[in-house]
Amino acid sequence: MTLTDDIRSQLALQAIELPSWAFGNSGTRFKVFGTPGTARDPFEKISDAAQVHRHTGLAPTVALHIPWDKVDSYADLKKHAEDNGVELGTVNSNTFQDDDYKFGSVTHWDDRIRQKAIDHHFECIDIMNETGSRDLKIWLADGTNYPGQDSMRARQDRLADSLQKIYERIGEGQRLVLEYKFFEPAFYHTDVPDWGTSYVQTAALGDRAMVCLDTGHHAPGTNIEFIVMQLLRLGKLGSFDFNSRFYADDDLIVGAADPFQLFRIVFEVIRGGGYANPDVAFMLDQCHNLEAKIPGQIRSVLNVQEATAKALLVDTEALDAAQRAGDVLAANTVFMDAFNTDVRADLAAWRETRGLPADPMAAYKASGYQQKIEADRVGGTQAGWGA
Ligand code: PSV
Ligand code: MN
Ligand code: MN
Repeated sequence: MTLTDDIRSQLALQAIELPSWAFGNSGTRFKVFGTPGTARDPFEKISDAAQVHRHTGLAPTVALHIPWDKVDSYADLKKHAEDNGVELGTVNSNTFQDDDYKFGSVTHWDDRIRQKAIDHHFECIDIMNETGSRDLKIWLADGTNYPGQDSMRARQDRLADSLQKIYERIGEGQRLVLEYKFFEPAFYHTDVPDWGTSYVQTAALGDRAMVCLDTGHHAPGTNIEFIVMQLLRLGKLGSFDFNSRFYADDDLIVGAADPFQLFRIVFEVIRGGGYANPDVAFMLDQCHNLEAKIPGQIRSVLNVQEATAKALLVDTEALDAAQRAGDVLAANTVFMDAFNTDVRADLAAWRETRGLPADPMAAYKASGYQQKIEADRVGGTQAGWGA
C-alpha cells in the first residue's frame, strides 16, 4: 500500500500544537535532571518549539501555561513567536501549585479561594485576548483522598457554578476546554474524573465549551477510541492531549508505548469527521525527562503523522463491505493491512517534495542548533515543569 495524492493532500493539513512545558526540565518526584541548553524563559521555549515546526512543518502553534509562561508583554511574546514562524495557541490555567488550593480550587467550599481560582481563569482569558488564543484549557487537580473528606455532590455543584462564571467571560471566538483525569493527585475521588463528567459539565455551559481528551488519563485497558467516537458523535470533542503511557499519566512520547492504539484513535478521528477539523485541536502534553527535548518533540509529531498516514490508508469501502457481510476476519484484515504498512519511506519522499527534510531528526541534529543553545544558555535558571 502506498500513499495516494489524496492521502498526501490530507496529510498536508495536519497541525499539532506543542506544549511549552515540554521544553523545560521535568522529571519524577524523585529527581529532575537538568539538560544543557534547556530554555530559561518563555521566549527560549518558543524558539525551541519553532525548531520542531521548521524541520517537520507539523507544529505551527505552541500552548502556554500560566503562570509558568507569565511575561511582561504578551505582545512581545506573540511577535517573538511570529518572527520564529509559529503562533501562540491554547492557554492552560494552573490551579494546582498554590497552597490555597490544598483542598480544591474552583470546587473549594471557601468562597474566597473559589473566587481566587475563578479570577485566575479571568486572567488567562485576558492573556488569550492579547495573544489571540482561541482555547482556554482547564485541568483541575481538585478531588479528595478519603471517603467522607468532602461532599462530592456539593463539589460538583460548585464546579458547575465556577465554570459558568468562567464561561461567561469567554469571548465569541473563544472556547473553554475541560480536561478530565481519573486520578492523581487526588486518590479517592477526582472532581472531573472522566469524559462523562466533562461532557455533562460542558454541555450545561454551551456550544463553546468542549471536552479535552488526554490519552494518558484513563484506567488501563480503557477503549479510548470508543470515547473519541462518542465525543465526536456528540459534537463535544474539543481537543486531544497526546502522549503515551505504560502505567498511569506517564506523559511519554505519543505512539511510543502503543502505536496500535494511536492508530485506532486517529482512525476514529478521521471516520468521525474530526481530522483537519478546526473544532478538534491536536495537541501534545508530554514531558521529556531523560531524552533531549527538541528531538523528543520532533519524534512525537512524526509519530502522529505516521499514525495518521496509516489510518488514512484504511480501505474504508472494503471495510464497510466486510462489516456488512459479517466477515469478521476480512474486516480485521483490512484494518491490520493499513496498520502494518510501513509508510516511512513514502513520508520521507513526500516531505522532500514540500521543501522539508526527508529525515527531520537527522536534519535537527545536523543543524547545529543544539550545540548553539548548549553554548549560549549558560547563565540563568533553566525552565522546569513549573517555570
Ligand atoms: C496533569 O495531569 C497534566 O498532565 C494535565 O494533563 C494537564 O494537561 C497538564 O498537566 C498541564 O497542566
Ligand atoms: Mn493533559
Ligand atoms: Mn496529565
